[in-house]
This record gives sequence, structure tokens and C-alpha cells, in this order.
Amino acid sequence: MRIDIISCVPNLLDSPFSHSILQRANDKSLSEVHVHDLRKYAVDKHGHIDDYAYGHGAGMVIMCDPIFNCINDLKKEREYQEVIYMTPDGEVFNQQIANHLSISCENIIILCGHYKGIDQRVRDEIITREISIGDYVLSGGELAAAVVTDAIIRLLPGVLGDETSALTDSFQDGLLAPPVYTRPKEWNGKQVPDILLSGHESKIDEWRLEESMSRTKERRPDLWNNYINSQPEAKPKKKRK
Ligand code: 6GU
Repeated sequence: MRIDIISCVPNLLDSPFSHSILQRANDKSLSEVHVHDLRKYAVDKHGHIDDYAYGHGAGMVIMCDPIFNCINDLKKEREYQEVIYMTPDGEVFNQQIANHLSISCENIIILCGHYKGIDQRVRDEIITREISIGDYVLSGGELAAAVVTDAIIRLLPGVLGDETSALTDSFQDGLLAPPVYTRPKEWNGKQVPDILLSGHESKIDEWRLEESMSRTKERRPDLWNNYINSQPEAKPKKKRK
């Protein structure tokens, strides 16, 4: 998979992709992340990519042409399945969206917003999907783009060492992950739960599911409700009149 991120502060994205799992994915040629400086696509002689918003009060808005030209240049090279705009008024990102993008895309463009956003006409014309990472405002879309990129790339086959580990993540089955423990067996007077030392695989799986369920119920009643409603046996049978 190839992800092209377009930003007017590309330096903000130097670090997230050069460590750990994302670096390994890159080294193994499972993914490529390219960051493009929108300023290189400035159309006026002063190098501006933004201008005052029409109408009073609003701040600076990124102009159509730099974005349009940058994306067109990329599209000349390859086909993109999604052109995503990172914006607080987008669809709220979640594991389902990450799964979908990871499975169905070979090439993705992610455009980071800044200032008061980008000209609406560019959104209407070339953006295929708008994503937010939550109900709070960041100073730009870069950190959000890094979040989305990480969530997608770690799902690509071969990126994680243990093929099953992405499947046991929180959210993958609609539940939060259960607690985990490592050595020593006793720490600060606290014991590792006996069941985990028992070697009894099916009992351990049962325990983990119970823990996942009680954690989800307590911490995320919204997820718990969805989980309950998605379980076939939980659906009340309709009585025939
Ligand atoms: Cl995608 N961008 C900005 N600027 N703020 C955000 C966001 C995106 N998602 C949540 N807050």
C-alpha cells in the first residue's frame, strides 16, 4: 500500500513513520508513506497557498489550485482509491474504517487541512472521504493523518510479527481488550490471576472474553450496547400473533 500525505507543514510528519512498526512495514516494502509539501504547489509569485476567506470574520483558507495541482500530479502516476481530507467535521474514524481502507485500497491520498480549512469547491470536486479522529480540535490535520496512517498500515498482512495480534486488538470484535500480565508472578504483593498460569487454553480464552466484556460494559456503554445488539442470541424473537 502507498499513502501520499499532502501537508503545508510536512516536517510535522518526519518522525511518526520512521520508527518501530511503521518503519518495519516500510523496510519490508509492505507500505510506502510519502509526504508532499503543499507550498511547492503555490501558484502566486509570493508562494502563498492560502488567502482570506470570503465573508467577514473567518480566517485564512487554503486555495483550490495548489491542492488541485498537487493531487493531479499524483494521479498522473497511479490510480488512487481514496482521496481523504482530514477535518474535524468529517466522519469519526474507527476500527471499521481502518479495516475497510486497509483491505480495499492500494493507493490513498490524505490531505491535511490547516487554518480555517480548504476551499469547499475542492472538497466537492476531488475529496472522496472526510475523516475526523474525534470531537476536539487540533491545530492541523497532520497528527490526525499520522493516526489514520498508523491504524491502516499495522493491519496489512505481514506488518505485525504475530499475524493474530491485530485480531485481538481492542475494537476488532467490538470489545475492549482484556488485561495482560508478565513476569514476575507476584509484584508489590499483587498476584497474576491463577487462570493465566494454568495452561488451560480454553479456560483462559473464556476468562479473557469475560474480562473484555466486563471492561467494555463498565468503560464504554456505547460499545457494549452495539456488541449486545450484534449478538444473534441476544435478539429477542418476534412472537407470532
Ligand atoms: Cl482530522 N483535524 C483537525 N484539525 N482537528 C481534528 C481532527 C482533524 N480530528 C479531530 N480533531
